[in-house]
Formats: sequence, C-alpha cells, structure tokens
Amino acid sequence: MFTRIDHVGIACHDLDATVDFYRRTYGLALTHSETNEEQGVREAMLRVNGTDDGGASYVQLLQPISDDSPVAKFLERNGEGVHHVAFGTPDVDSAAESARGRGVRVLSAEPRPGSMGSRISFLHPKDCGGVLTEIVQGPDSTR
Ligand code: CMX
Ligand code: CO
Repeated sequence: MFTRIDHVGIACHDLDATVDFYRRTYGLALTHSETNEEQGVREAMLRVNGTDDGGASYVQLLQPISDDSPVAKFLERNGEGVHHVAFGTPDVDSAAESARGRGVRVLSAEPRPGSMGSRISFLHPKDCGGVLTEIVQGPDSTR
C-alpha cells in the first residue's frame, strides 16, 4: 500500500529562514513552494532524493497562515518540530479506505489537494501511535 516516504512535514515560524537553514546547512535546494489555503499553510518542498518507484522524497516545511490552522495549533502547543510523516502510494483512495477498514480515523471523507498537484489524506495521530500520518498520491501516481 505504501511505496516510499514521500515527505516529513516540519512546522516552523519563519518559512524563508527555515528554507535558508536547510540550504546553508545541508545543501538542500528549494524545489517548490506554494500556499495551500485549505490546509492553512505556506509550504516549501525540498527534494532529498528520487526513489525506485519514480517518486521522490522531500522535506516539507510548513508555516501557518492563520491562527486557527492545524499547524498554528501545533506550534502553539509544541513549538517548532516534526509535524507529520507522509507515505507515498500509487492509490490514495484505496490506501485511505484500507486504513478506515482497520478502524483508523481518516480526517476527510475524500482525499484533498496537496502540494505539487498531489492528492492527500490524513490519519488521526491518536489512532497511529501518536504520529499524524499523511497518505500522498502524486499527479500521475509518480513524481
Ligand atoms: N502529531 C501528533 N499528535 C498531534 C498532532 C500532530 N501533528 N496534532 C495534534 N496532536 C494530538 C494533540 O497532542 C492532542 O493530544 P492530547 O489529546 O493527548 O493532548 C490531540 O492530538 C488533539 O489535539 P488538538 O490540538 O485538539 O488537535 P485537533 O484535534 O484540533 O487537530 C488534527 C488535530 C490531527 C485532527 C489536525 O491537526 C488535522 O486535521 N490535521 C490534518 C491537516 C493538517 O495537519 N494540515 C497541515 C499540513 C498540510 C500538508 O501536509 O500538506
Ligand atoms: Co504534508
């Protein structure tokens, strides 16, 4: 069902400064940035590597754009740090359905728009051993 780690989502207060830290410290370049109003974030994707299934792995840096967004709540409670882990899959609908069938709460009825044209679903951290878990399908099943 999962074929790779698509990204690790990291909450931060200052997106530009954090992108700069990853560039200066690790040499990771900014691949893509966008604002996702529905998710309440400005985000930056830093590609780490390609993978065998034609996809890739990223660091996803997240800065909230509103005080009541999930990432703003997380920052208020925990400060900066790892917010979620996202697994890549060729079929987000069936992966979410399969998790639901095993009693894991899926946080939206249908997958939602994610970064770079992907479709995403979130699983409740309380049903996943304390890890907010995202499932990602790329625009053409690969990216
Ligand atoms: N990781 C682990 N646990 C988390 C968590 C996280 N990121 N966010 C919240 N929790 C825990 C809290 O610690 C809390 O635990 P306790 O009850 O033991 O204190 C519990 O979950 C409920 O916390 P809350 O602050 O009341 O959080 P909400 O119920 O309001 O929201 C969640 C939690 C997961 C439903 C919400 O954050 C959500 O819908 N997330 C999915 C969307 C999202 O995160 N979008 C931003 C990323 C976009 C992207 O990746 O593209
Ligand atoms: Co994510």
